[in-house]
Amino acid sequence: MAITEARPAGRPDLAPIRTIRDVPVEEFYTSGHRTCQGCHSALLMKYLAKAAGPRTVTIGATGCMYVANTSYYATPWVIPWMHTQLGATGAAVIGAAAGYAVQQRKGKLPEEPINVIGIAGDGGGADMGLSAISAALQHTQYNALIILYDNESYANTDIQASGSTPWGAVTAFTPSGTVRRITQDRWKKNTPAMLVAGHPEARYIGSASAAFGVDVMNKIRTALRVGGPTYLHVHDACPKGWDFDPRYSRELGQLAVECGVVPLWEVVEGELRYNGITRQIVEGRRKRKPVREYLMRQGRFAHFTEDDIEYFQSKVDEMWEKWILPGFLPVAALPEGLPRPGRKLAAPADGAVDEGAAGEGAGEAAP
Ligand SMILES: Cc1ncc(C[n+]2csc(CCOP(=O)(O)OP(=O)(O)O)c2C)c(N)n1
Ligand code: SF4
Repeated sequence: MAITEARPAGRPDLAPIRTIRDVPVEEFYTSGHRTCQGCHSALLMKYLAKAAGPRTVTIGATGCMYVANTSYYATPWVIPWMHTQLGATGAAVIGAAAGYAVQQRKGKLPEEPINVIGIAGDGGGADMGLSAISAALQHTQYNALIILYDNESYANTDIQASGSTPWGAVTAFTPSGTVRRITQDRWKKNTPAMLVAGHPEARYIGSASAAFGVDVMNKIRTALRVGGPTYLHVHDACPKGWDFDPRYSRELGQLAVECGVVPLWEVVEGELRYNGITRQIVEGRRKRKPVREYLMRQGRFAHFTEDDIEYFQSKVDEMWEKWILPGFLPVAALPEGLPRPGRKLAAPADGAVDEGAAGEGAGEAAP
């Protein structure tokens, strides 16, 4: 039998989370890790485990979410977790999904949905592992979700710039000096939009923020429910790399969305949906805050001059006004006569709460 015939059993029956009461109380990512205080990537792991539940296998690439979570004889993972090489998340999840499918076909495992979730940082996912993630998104016969936790640097090896590091940010490799004030002079790569554009057969690709826990959990559940190889890009505040007091992680994550630097959206089976605060901005019911409010709260941008802030703002404005990729262009607002991307604007998924839509504080993190 060809390997393509070894289909994995079904998709999980994971209900949308409508209110905070729907969030499972069980913890499958618990104490026993050494991540920094206020680490939103660790918070994302907690959300992932809650949303996906006990029939889940996680496969994590090298990075903070490996090293800080797997100290000798201690780990917060209650569900199975396996390590894979830094750039190998895409290959590892498809291999695991294929392995489970074969075991089920041979009757060695019960025929039940098993969630295979790969975890990669931006260094391991948006840079070195991008090709394997792209390949994974073409293997449409398997169910596997890849989550990229974007803390905007190679954090584990002491904060080096990645392709996902914002313009101008100070990192270990891009300090601000007297000769060059701005060393990191590349604009942040738009990984999730790039994956949408290049993988029309992927049934779920989304962008989220760990500052909006219910939204993240719903996106994870939607991706697992629709099945096939899917991808979720999650922006995570990193107090060490961004240089701010850990108590402000949630505020910083929310500000990134409010200022339009990080838009929240998902493309579900070809339909583009904006979520929460981003949806309000797209529909003209809310104004983007100036990026200054986000930038000036972080030590990595402390060297910015007025010109730098203005440049950053102009690039974010440009993305919102000119880019024809999801998240940056309000498709419905395209002037008549311009070519349309061919995607429908849809309502939030399945009656799930549109987190953040009710305004400040509506995106309260789950317990
Ligand atoms: C092929 C390879 N190159 C370099 C390293 C060293 N290394 C370990 S973790 C890491 C940083 C990973 O960064 P990212 O994927 O962004 O995850 P984060 O550390 O931010 O969680 C690097 C470069 C490695 N393990 N393998
Ligand atoms: S360096 Fe950043 S990503 Fe790594 S554990 Fe600390 S806060 Fe989390």
